[in-house]
Amino acid sequence: MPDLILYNYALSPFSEKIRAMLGYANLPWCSVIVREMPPRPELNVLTGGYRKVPVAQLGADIFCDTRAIAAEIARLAGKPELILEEQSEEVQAFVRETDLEIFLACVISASDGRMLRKLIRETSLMNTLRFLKDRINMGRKSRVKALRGAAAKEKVMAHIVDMEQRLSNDFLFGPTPCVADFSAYHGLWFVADLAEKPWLQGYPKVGAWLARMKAFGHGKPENLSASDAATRARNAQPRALPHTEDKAQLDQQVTIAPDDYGRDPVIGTLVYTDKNETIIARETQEVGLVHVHFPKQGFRVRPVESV
Ligand SMILES: N[C@@H](CCC(=O)N[C@@H](CS)C(=O)NCC(=O)O)C(=O)O
Repeated sequence: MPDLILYNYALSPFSEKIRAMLGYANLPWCSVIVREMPPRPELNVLTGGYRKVPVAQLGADIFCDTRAIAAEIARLAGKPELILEEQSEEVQAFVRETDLEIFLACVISASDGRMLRKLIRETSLMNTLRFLKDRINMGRKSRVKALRGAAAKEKVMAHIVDMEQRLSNDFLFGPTPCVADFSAYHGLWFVADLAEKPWLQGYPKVGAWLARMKAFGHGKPENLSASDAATRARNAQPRALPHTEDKAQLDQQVTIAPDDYGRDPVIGTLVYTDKNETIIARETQEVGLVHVHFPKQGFRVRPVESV
């Protein structure tokens, strides 16, 4: 079975972003399906409490956030165009806005009764009620003030107009895709595919681009159980750490948490840091020693004493 494992759920847009990248990269991968909301003990044992999805695993190395996962896919498939930090400042700024404000506007404006009925059909009424409660709580604790109602839809429509103007090529920043296309894809996938909103009508270039992105498919997934995935972590050692000049803070206990929403912190020993990545070590009886990788962008690292 393939080495790369992706913890994901069907209705998760950020999971879809990575599934589409795996399709573009034509990689084989193992899929572990997780619930739409915590508790997710099978993930906590690996990440130490990071609450977002997706998460990827390669043996005893765990990757949190699509920025870190994309860099790993880029490495495995030889596709540097998926590494955010290697793109121009223009592309990085586009991704920052699209992955946060525009993504939230897409989800908020397109979530309606039809979406809820879909969730009830795919899970259950009880699950859907828990889901709503969970997301309301997450929104309350968020540092991002997301737009609501008409303002959220206006933001999405302005984004669609902007994309229509940008698309002079097959993809947003040229004739071939880069990480920005995948960031723009998952929000509009939610709007047009999951929520079935007709908002792309009248924007033929965006419609054709979305069809091109969907045509990448999902690569070659195989289902894997969470317990088999945990066994893989237990039977593996984290891979060798890269060399770093940034040694001053190593070996201290730190907390690391997203700086936007879902800010549940993870505690571990800082074993690597550079301008793009933070890696912490955690050890538990269940899975032994694991290294958990986070991107620098969008995360705060603090020594445990100062928390
Ligand atoms: N910055 C994160 C965002 C991930 C994210 O927000 N994922 C959503 C699902 S699409 C999530 O975790 N929602 C809360 C949850 O599923 O518990 C990334 O790029 O991976």
